[in-house]
Amino acid sequence: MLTLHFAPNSRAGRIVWLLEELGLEYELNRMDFHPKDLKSDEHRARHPLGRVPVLDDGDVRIWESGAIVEYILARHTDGALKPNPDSPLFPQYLQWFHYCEGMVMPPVNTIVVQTVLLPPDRQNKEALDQAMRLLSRSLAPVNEALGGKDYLIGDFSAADIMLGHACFMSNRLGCVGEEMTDLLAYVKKIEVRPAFQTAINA
Ligand SMILES: N[C@@H](CCC(=O)N[C@@H](CS)C(=O)NCC(=O)O)C(=O)O
Repeated sequence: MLTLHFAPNSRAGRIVWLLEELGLEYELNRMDFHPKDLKSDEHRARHPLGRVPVLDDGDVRIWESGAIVEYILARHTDGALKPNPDSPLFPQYLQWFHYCEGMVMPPVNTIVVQTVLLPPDRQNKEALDQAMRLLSRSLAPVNEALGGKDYLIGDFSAADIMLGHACFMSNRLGCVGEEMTDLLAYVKKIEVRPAFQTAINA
């Protein structure tokens, strides 16, 4: 049985979304997004930084959301949600899959820290403005790539679970400009997927 260690409003939602899209059975260990749970000895024993998501699969324990997605696709599907390595779509798939944590999430992290996590007297407007500019620059190529397509590589893939979730979070933070029309339409498409709805409400 797959067990997902989860907290709401976090990247752990990506894994629920994936498991739901694939129709796999899993158990959810639902924690609060709060140091009392995430920084507990019990959870630090699962993840050295006390973060989510963490997946247990029998004797296997794995953390880092992209790695978990790849692990599930490799061990629990017959090649679903991912083009074959010899497909012309494969390089784009890899690029957008990794662009998520590589380019989009770093400024999202800073924005969350500077607006939600730090008390007002410790927030730094310069750091926030810089992260907003970087996020906007990082999202522009995504908006461009989505022109004329439903999803990042055409058909829905695990790259959408990674980067689509990051686009959803960026939009929720109010960081997607109204000129990014293709990106906004993409987020709307994602939001109505039943598996995404289950993940967001988990
Ligand atoms: N790159 C990691 C990031 C993990 C991460 O930072 N998770 C956040 C939730 S989105 C977390 O657990 N934060 C709790 C904390 O920083 O204390 C991944 O993709 O799994």
